Amino acid sequence: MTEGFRFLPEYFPPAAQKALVAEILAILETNPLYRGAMPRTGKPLSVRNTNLGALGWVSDIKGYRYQPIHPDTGQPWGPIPRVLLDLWSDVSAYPHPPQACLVNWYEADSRLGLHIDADETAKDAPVVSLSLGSRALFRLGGLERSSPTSSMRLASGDVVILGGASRRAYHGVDRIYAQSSTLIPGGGRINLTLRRVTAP
Ligand code: MD3
Ligand code: FE
Repeated sequence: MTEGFRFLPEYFPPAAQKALVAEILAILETNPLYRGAMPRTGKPLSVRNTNLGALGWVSDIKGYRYQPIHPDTGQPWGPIPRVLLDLWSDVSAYPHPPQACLVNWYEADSRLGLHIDADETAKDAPVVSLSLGSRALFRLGGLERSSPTSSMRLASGDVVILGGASRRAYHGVDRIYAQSSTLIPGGGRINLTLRRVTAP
């Protein structure tokens, strides 16, 4: 399952990574990380989240959805940084801007189980991912949970584009190599995913 999958290692230069982390940390002051929960069971997620943009992806006991409001502050999500809008324009090959930037914040022991991203109605738009901070062991599978998978490390500055068939593939994060980078306070990892949610 690699059709439509593009990996751009070290696409984001170190100076740009630093500036972006500073910009994100500043936005988090008023647009804080929160801990979502699994639908139905309410089990807390291992990864903390927030969002930037007009819409944000939220998971709680009631289900998964996109919404325009931060669940804790009741305020609109913060803005998507210009440098990420430019990244989307440069690599997505999609003629409309992203509506959501999901911020995944990983600690040393955070994991993201194998899943598909199916809450977006703009089915033809890719997802563009930027990794910052400590390296992660990322796993990409196929269209079914039982499909074979392959693993790769995602390092700070790496960009991944999930278009075509890969957009519908199972994927997850098996482990974080904590302290493999000093970019994020505490040695953690941030993954940013840019998404088009609704058809234009
Ligand atoms: C493959 N994030 O936010 S990024 C997610 O590292 C998510 O935080 C992971 O899975 C992370 O949903 C992986 C790479 C990625 C992002 C979206 C995908 C791979 C994908 C959507 C479809 C297929
Ligand atoms: Fe995903």
